[in-house]
This record gives sequence, structure tokens and C-alpha cells, in this order.
Amino acid sequence: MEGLKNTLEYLLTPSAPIFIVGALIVLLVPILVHFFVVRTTPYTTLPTILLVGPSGAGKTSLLTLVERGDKTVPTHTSQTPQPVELTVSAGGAVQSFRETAKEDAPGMHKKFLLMDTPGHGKLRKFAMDRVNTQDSLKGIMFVLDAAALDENLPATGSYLYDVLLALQKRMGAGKTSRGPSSIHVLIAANKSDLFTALPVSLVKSNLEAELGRIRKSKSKGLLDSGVGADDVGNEESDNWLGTYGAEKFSFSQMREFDLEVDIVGGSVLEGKVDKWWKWISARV
Ligand SMILES: Nc1nc2c(ncn2[C@@H]2O[C@H](COP(=O)(O)OP(=O)(O)OP(=O)(O)O)[C@@H](O)[C@H]2O)c(=O)[nH]1
Ligand SMILES: [Mg+2]
Repeated sequence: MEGLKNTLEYLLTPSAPIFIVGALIVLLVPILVHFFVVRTTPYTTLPTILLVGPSGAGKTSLLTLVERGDKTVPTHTSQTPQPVELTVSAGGAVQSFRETAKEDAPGMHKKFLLMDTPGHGKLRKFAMDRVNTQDSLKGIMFVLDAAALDENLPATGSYLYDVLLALQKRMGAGKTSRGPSSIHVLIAANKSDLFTALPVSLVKSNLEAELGRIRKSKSKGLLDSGVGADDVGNEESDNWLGTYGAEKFSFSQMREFDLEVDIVGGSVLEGKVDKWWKWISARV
């Protein structure tokens, strides 16, 4: 009892050691909490551009190009998502964070994350999880190989369909609760350097036709059976990509859901990626 009283008296009497310990606690606790929060929630605050698309399209090559300025680094099929911290300057140039730090004054550029994901069919949940829920998601780059689209059309189309439908559902949910204001999608038709590469207009029409086909086959033929759109259950219209009941699919139908879809050609190999950077700089 006596000991407790003495301790309390010591703690409550103003003295130099007590002030110093108190000041240290007041100063250090917020700093420690800051580092704890930053460490436990990595990369959720920076605006994020997600790289998705089928295997072999050139996602990792694009990341390597901007990160190291090297077009010839060999890549492997990716197995895990890989974020890279980049900056975009006022002029729209995208560069790695390290280079920016050397040349530009701080404040002249914005930081963002470019997130590479594996394109292999079994590893797409990494990408889809982020498409579905990531708060800091500002845009999605769907990279495809324009030179091999003919062979890859079914696989590429079904991945794109999944991404767009997930986004559409996400935006639809945003109308009732707190959701993203708008998410832009860039279809990057890569490998334009190859002579077999399809021009952007053909990439677009092929994809639209393929998405229309997938949409039709998933609708279980209800629309064809003469049942009016009003009689069909909610689930049916919720799983319909684009304008409900429309005969043909076009990317412009995604505007109904505040989703803007652009298609731009380019080539990582030749460093023709300026238009893609421009698109990114408008997003972050
Ligand atoms: N000709 C040509 N080849 C390219 C271009 N971009 C990438 N490639 C090649 O395409 C191959 C696949 O590129 P990656 O970047 O590994 O493909 P990815 O999209 O990351 O594939 P996953 O990791 O499996 O999802 C590599 O051999 C690249 O060198 C391009 O613009 N032109
Ligand atoms: Mg890869």
C-alpha cells in the first residue's frame, strides 16, 4: 500500500524524467502506428492500374520496359502478381520511381502502381480478386497479342468477358452503395511490330463479335424463346454483359455502367507505348 502510494506520488509529481518519458510516448506512438499501418496495408493507397490479359500477351515485358528501359529482357510466364511503383510526370511521361527521384523535383509527378498479374487460366483469380474489390483501382489494361488473336480469340474473349462482367457488376453495386465512380478499360493490342498483327479496327470487331457470341451462349437462349425481357428473372439480366437484350455486343454498351473501353495498338518490342502511357496518365 505504501509502495503504491509512493509510486503514484512519484509519477504525478512534475519532474524531468517523467516529462521526458511522457514526451517520448507522445512523439513516438503516432510514428510507430504510422509504420505499422503502412506495413500491414501495402499498396492499397496508391492509385493502381491493373495489367490483365492472356498468357504471352506481353504484360511482364511492358513492366520490364518501363522499369528498366530494356526491351530485350527475357520474361517467364508469371506466377504471382507483381506491383511496380512508377510515376507519371506533368507531361505524361511514365517512368520508374528511381529515375524520377533523380531528375524531377518532387511534386512534379504522381506516384502510382502498375500491377502485373499472371495470365495463365489457373492463376487468374489474382487479377479477378482485384477487379472485384480493390479500392484504389483506377484502370485496367487488358493486354493482348494482336498477332495471334485469330488462334487465341476464344480464350482472349472469355477472359475479357469475365473482366468486363465483373466490372459491370461492381459498378452496378456502386449505384446503391459506395462504389467506384468510373473505371476505364484499355485494351492494349500489343505486338503491332509483327506482320501478322491485326489492325486495331479488326481487333475491335473480332472481340465484339466474340463477346456477343459468349453472351448469347450464356443467356441460355431465354431471349430467343420469345420470353419478354420483363418476364426474365433478375439473375438473367444481372449476368448479361452490356445493353440488356441487344442483338449485337459493342464496347460502347459498357457506358451504361460508367465503363469506358478504349482499344489502342502498340508494341512493347519497338517501344511504341506512348499512347498507353497517355491513357495511364489520365487515369492516375
Ligand atoms: N514481337 C513482339 N513480341 C513481344 C512484344 N511484347 C512482348 N513480346 C514477347 O512475348 C512473349 C511473352 O511476353 P510476357 O511479357 O512474358 O507475357 P505475359 O503477358 O507477361 O504472360 P504471362 O506472364 O504468362 O501472363 C515474350 O517472349 C516477349 O518477348 C512485342 O511488342 N512484340
Ligand atoms: Mg507475365
